[in-house]
Amino acid sequence: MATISPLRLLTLAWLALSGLVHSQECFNSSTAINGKAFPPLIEATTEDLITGLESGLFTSVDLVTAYIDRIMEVNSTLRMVTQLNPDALSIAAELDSMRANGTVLGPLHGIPILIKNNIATFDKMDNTAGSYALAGAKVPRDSTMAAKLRQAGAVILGKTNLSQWANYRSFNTSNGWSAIGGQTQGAYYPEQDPSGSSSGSAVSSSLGLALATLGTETDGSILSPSDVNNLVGIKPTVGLTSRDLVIPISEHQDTVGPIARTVKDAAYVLAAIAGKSPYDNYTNANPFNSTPDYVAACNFSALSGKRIGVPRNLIDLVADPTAAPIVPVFNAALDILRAAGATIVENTNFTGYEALNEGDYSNIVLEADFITDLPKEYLSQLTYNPNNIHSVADLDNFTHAFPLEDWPQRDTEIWDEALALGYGNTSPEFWSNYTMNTYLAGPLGVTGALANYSLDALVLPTEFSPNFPALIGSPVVTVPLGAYPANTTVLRNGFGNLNAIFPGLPFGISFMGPHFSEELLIGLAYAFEQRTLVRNTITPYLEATTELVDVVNQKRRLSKA
Ligand SMILES: *[C@@H]1O[C@H](CO)[C@@H](O)[C@H](O)[C@H]1NC(C)=O
Ligand SMILES: *[C@@H]1O[C@H](CO)[C@@H](O)[C@H](O)[C@H]1NC(C)=O
Ligand SMILES: *[C@@H]1O[C@H](CO)[C@@H](O)[C@H](O)[C@H]1NC(C)=O
Ligand SMILES: *[C@@H]1O[C@H](CO)[C@@H](O)[C@H](O)[C@H]1NC(C)=O
Ligand SMILES: *[C@@H]1O[C@H](CO)[C@@H](O)[C@H](O)[C@H]1NC(C)=O
Ligand SMILES: *[C@@H]1O[C@H](CO)[C@@H](O)[C@H](O)[C@H]1NC(C)=O
Ligand SMILES: *[C@@H]1O[C@H](CO)[C@@H](O)[C@H](O)[C@H]1NC(C)=O
Ligand SMILES: *[C@@H]1O[C@H](CO)[C@@H](O)[C@H](O)[C@H]1NC(C)=O
Ligand SMILES: *[C@@H]1O[C@H](CO)[C@@H](O)[C@H](O)[C@H]1NC(C)=O
Ligand SMILES: *[C@@H]1O[C@H](CO)[C@@H](O)[C@H](O)[C@H]1NC(C)=O
Ligand SMILES: CC(=O)N[C@H]1CO[C@H](CO)[C@@H](O)[C@@H]1O
Ligand SMILES: CC(=O)N[C@H]1CO[C@H](CO)[C@@H](O)[C@@H]1O
Repeated sequence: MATISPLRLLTLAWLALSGLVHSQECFNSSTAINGKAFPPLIEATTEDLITGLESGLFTSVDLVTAYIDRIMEVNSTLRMVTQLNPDALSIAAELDSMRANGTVLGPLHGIPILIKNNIATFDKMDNTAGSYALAGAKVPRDSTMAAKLRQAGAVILGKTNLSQWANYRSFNTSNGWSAIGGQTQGAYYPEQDPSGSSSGSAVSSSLGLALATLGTETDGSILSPSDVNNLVGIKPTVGLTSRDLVIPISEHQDTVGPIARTVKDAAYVLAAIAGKSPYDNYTNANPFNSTPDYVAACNFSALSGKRIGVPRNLIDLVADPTAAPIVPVFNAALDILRAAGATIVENTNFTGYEALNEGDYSNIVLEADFITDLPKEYLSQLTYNPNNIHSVADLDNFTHAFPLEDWPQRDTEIWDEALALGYGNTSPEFWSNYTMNTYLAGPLGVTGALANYSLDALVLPTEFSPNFPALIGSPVVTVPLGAYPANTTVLRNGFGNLNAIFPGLPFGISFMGPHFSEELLIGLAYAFEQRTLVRNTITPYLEATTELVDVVNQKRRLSKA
């Protein structure tokens, strides 16, 4: 690029601005603690928290207290957290005394993380996928995800609301709604559709109600809420993170990953949760003897020399006309990638797109997987199953009979179709559909384009990115890219209770690569993020106001009194 495009100029302006903002932060007396600079919690990074904990500026107990106060400030409007961990403060106190004794379990030692309410913990919290069918049910142990967070020293602060059953129940419902958790809303516009299904995880990360959160994805459930809530989401390769005691939809597609405000924060969390698990044999596909250094992968020069393809035919404005404002911003982002040393290869189209849309293979794979996997991978493991739910048929009946499940207002069509299919994922019909599905999304999609055009990675507006990688279990990282213009017309969601499109609606760009290429994708995403810093330019309409300094000063006042 010989000339400097307007967007590059804008980027330079952003960089200058962020430098300014940063230097002002040093003098932001409203969040400074004991005269020492500290950023507001909506901006605080892992490294800010580590520095503060190490230098004794605050304790993990202070941090947990501040985040709980922040959650309670906004909970009644946004309903993003279904349950707080009643032991969070005592766990934090224990981690504080370990630190005082010189034992630090890892970078996340003493740092609070919220997790989606389909990831089980062996403690006082429920794991329900938002359904009364599993209220009070007990698991035999922590899920591998919860165990790994605890081993890394993180404080599991609570459980986040989600689209019920990870959005695998109804065609007639709203993102972020569950019977137990109510309707989660996003913070960028009144009655914002938070997308889903990791809705509460995304809204919580977005407002700085924990350092970061865990979500799960079968097809878009990390990427999409990250997209519309101005966040970084990592959807790992299926098998990089264990699904042990995570309420399943599909063993072939489910994966657990971080939702955070920065790429590096997400990298810290991924480093803590990645790895093999004896309880999930898909993790045997993990090729690494030791987990790659995802934090070190955050390299400003990572885009240099990379070949990046654009599967243009997936940017389908006929299927999705409301996405039109995203396209010019995405195209300008390609210039930023070029300026960072990448080669952009246009029209690396996914040749399987139409056949995939026309066929029913993807639905059949999920239906058959759910019929098999819900009982096999989860219900059969429960040590207490108060409603005797042993199959999808039991669940269907329970949901029809239990008034708070809001049936038939919100239907159970997805389960009814799965039950009508008449088979699970060991039948020959399943395998022919699965083979077709992965052929269309792989050789005629992600892996085919990577090979045919000798690419390192692919990029798409996040709006269009989830489906192909979902079907073959390959990884995606999304980063904030922009927001809808001020003159955008407000559009309600299909259910009619939330605003799906509005002025200032955030959107992201997705980096996609081969299986187990998270280290590469994190580098590319970081190099883009650091050149643009878009997140800081988009502000929520509603924020929590409690800061660490308030908690620390309050404690000082109480100890003096
Ligand atoms: C200082 O932090 C407060 C609290 O987040 C914020 O409202 C204010 O805008 C910040 N001031 C500057 C100069 O950044
Ligand atoms: C810290 O060290 C003290 C003194 O050795 C000991 O009494 C205490 O149990 C230790 N605490 C932890 C959490 O290890
Ligand atoms: C879906 O929900 C809406 C809003 O409650 C309702 O009007 C409509 O009849 C429902 N549709 C179906 C197919 O059940
Ligand atoms: C996991 O183990 C089951 C048997 O328990 C086997 O059928 C399946 O092929 C294994 N899957 C992988 C990915 O190793
Ligand atoms: C960052 O990436 C560049 C370009 O690939 C490489 O030369 C450099 O060694 C990397 N830096 C680190 C610290 O890994
Ligand atoms: C790729 O898709 C775009 C958008 O649909 C189309 O304009 C272009 O002609 C296609 N290119 C190839 C090589 O198929
Ligand atoms: C579900 O309810 C229907 C109708 O009441 C009944 O015929 C069927 O046996 C029930 N199935 C299960 C698995 O309980
Ligand atoms: C997919 O499943 C359907 C419905 O069970 C079946 O008719 C079909 O033969 C299967 N295979 C393919 C490749 O469509
Ligand atoms: C890759 O090349 C093969 C062989 O020409 C072709 O069948 C396939 O459609 C191509 N896939 C993509 C995504 O370009
Ligand atoms: C919003 O403004 C842009 C640029 O001024 C214009 O191109 C676009 O048509 C407008 N959109 C609406 C919905 O008015
Ligand atoms: C639903 C719920 O728990 N709402 C609570 C949110 O927090 C405020 C206090 O900040 C309580 O008053 C609400 O009851
Ligand atoms: C922590 C919290 O406020 N959780 C709320 C989530 O939403 C449900 C339904 O509105 C409330 O009952 C919870 O109190």
